[in-house]
Order: sequence, then C-alpha cells, then structure tokens
Amino acid sequence: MIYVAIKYRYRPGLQTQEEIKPGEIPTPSRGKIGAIVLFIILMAGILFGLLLGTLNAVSFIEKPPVSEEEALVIEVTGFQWGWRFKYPNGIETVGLAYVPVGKVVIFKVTSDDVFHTFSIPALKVKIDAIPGRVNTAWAQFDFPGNYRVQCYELCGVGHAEMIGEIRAVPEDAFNLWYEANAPK
Ligand SMILES: [Cu+2]
Repeated sequence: MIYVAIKYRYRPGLQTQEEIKPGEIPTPSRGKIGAIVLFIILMAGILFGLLLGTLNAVSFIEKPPVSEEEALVIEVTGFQWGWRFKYPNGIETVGLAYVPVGKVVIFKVTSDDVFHTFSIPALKVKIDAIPGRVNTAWAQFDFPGNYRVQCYELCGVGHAEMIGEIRAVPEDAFNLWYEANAPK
C-alpha cells in the first residue's frame, strides 16, 4: 500500500477528482488490466490457501482422530465454581482428573448453571460449557505431568478460582487407579 501510494501519488498534469467535469469520462491513463487480473488471481489464491488451511485446522480440532470406543470419554461439567469429571465406569472427581498418557481423551462438556468455558491452555483446548448442551473436545496427552484446567468465560465472583487439574500418568498407573476407584 505504501509503495502504491507513493508510485501513484498526484503529480501536476494528472486529473484530480475535482477537475473531472460532470458527464466527462476520465482518461484511463493509468489502468493496467493485466496487473489487475494478476493481482486478483494472486489475492484469490492467497485467500483460497488460507481457507483450505483454516478448514483443515477446524476439522482437526473438532473431529477426534479415533472413535469414542477407542478413546477415553470423560464427561466434564462446569459449575459455580469448579469442574466435575465423570468416567465411563462411574468414577466421579471434582477439580482433578487422571488421564493415561498417549491415549486420545474425548471431553463431553456441559454446565450445571451458567456459561463456562473448559480449557486446557497447555494443549490449546478450549470449548464452551453450556447448560443443557454437550460440546465435544479432544486431546492427547503425550507427556506425563500436571495440566492446568481453567474457566475462560466470566461466570461470577469465583471465576478466577475456577481452576482444575488434569494429571497425565502412564497407562499402567492410570489403569490401577481406574480399577481401584471404580464405584462398587
Ligand atoms: Cu466458569
């Protein structure tokens, strides 16, 4: 834009907007149809490339790479102010969830009261938690460790304290915990 602004700036001898009389067709002295076509194609190409990249990224984010049978499905419920996790075998925890390293985890996210947003910042996971609705997000924890969970939707005075933790542990350790804590 700076280049064009300098190159095509007004110079003496050129018509200004005010000098063009009503009904007069200005002399198309500066138009280059080839350049215009080239730039339209170039711009359309860039936008199309960006569009493809975006669609690709969105489908990666939204579609878990494996089916729910092959993944660990955890129901996540936000409430004022905390996170509840429910596992397929009935285990329920509040504020802390264990997951196995290397396995795809699917989060079915909803809320008990107001709008919240479930997020695991380290893994760039972020999905709205809305009462009466279940939103799906997924993640794969490739490294053992503690992952912070944070609410990203202002949801009342306790919003800043609406923090949870996901502990990614080796699959063996997870299975021990999972079996040992299964509700009888
Ligand atoms: Cu919240």
